[in-house]
Amino acid sequence: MSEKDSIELQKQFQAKIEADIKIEPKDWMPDDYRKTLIRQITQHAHSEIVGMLPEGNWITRAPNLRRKAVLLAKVQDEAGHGLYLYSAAETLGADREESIDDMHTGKAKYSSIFNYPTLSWADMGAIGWLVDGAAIMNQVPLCRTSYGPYARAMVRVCKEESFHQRQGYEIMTTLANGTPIQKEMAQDALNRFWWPALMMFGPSDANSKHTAQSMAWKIKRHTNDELRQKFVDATVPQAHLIGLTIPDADLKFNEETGHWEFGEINWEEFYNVIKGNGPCNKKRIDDRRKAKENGMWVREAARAYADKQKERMKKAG
Ligand code: BYC
Repeated sequence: MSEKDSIELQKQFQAKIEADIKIEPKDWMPDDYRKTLIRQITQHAHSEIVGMLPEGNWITRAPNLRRKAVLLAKVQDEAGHGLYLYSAAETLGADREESIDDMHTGKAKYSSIFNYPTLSWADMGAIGWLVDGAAIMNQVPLCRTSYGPYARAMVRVCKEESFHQRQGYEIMTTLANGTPIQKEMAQDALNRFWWPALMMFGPSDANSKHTAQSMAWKIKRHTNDELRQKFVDATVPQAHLIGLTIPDADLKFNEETGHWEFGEINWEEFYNVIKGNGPCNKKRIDDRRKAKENGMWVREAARAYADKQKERMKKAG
């Protein structure tokens, strides 16, 4: 392609971004735009899949049939989200198996939050309320992201996440209004998940290497710190409503700005977790690797069946 043609394509791409016209799989796009999307969408997909593990851990121990059915449905929803996202990444030319192997070898990241253990039933409440709550805050603006297939996948994901957030808050509300021991369980889960939930939004804006370019391409619609602040503002009153305390001595409401000011995040812990040294990183990756190995026979059988069908159709003309 001549330099002139390339400049023209670049101009047309930029004009579409500025006019809020979605970029679709067959459209020309800069290589770095494609790479950034593949990175973000596959990491997002991995997060959904790894995110099934801490909650899956409690399906057999849910306190009653209703709770079990709801948790089972939630974990299945997360699998569905992972599948839409891998499909969206495939429209950009990513190879699903390679992407999954990149997660297994540590080359590709997944959300830091899923490297923390789930120690009690109350953690199911804290995850739904805080983790899905943070996920919604981040993902609602992604329904307007500039890449069509990612934006459309997010619409359905957000509807389901909204149900997840409510079921989590309902668990927390029930425990917080229960016996003193139940209330203590809810408070303990909030104490352990609050700071990791704030870390889900990523490094502070000053240290986020991808934000400026992703905002210019309208892949991201808000910065990490903007979304983190929105989450804190929405969640603090919810904690107060059910009589729980946010574990932050520096938390205070600023009457002038209308925002909740919060303490310093332990960034050393965050970087440690995303480097692979969190409490459960090794276990999560081992479990995913084992799931891939144990599911090999299913994939082989499905492939053999599909090949047979193709052969039959060919013979039948
Ligand atoms: N954990 O320049 P930055 C869910 C990485 S919800 C691990 O700010 P970017 C679910 C980042 O990837 C969770 N890594 O990057 C909920 C980059 O590394 P590389 C999933 C993190 O992309 C309930 C580096 O740090 N949601 O799935 O502009 C139940 C520098 O960061 C984290 C999504 O993925 C982190 N917390 O912004 C079940 C939403 N934060 O690639 C499942 C889509 C940052 O340079 N993703 N990093 O090696 C996004 O919106 C953005 O990618 C982020 C980061 C806001 C996460």
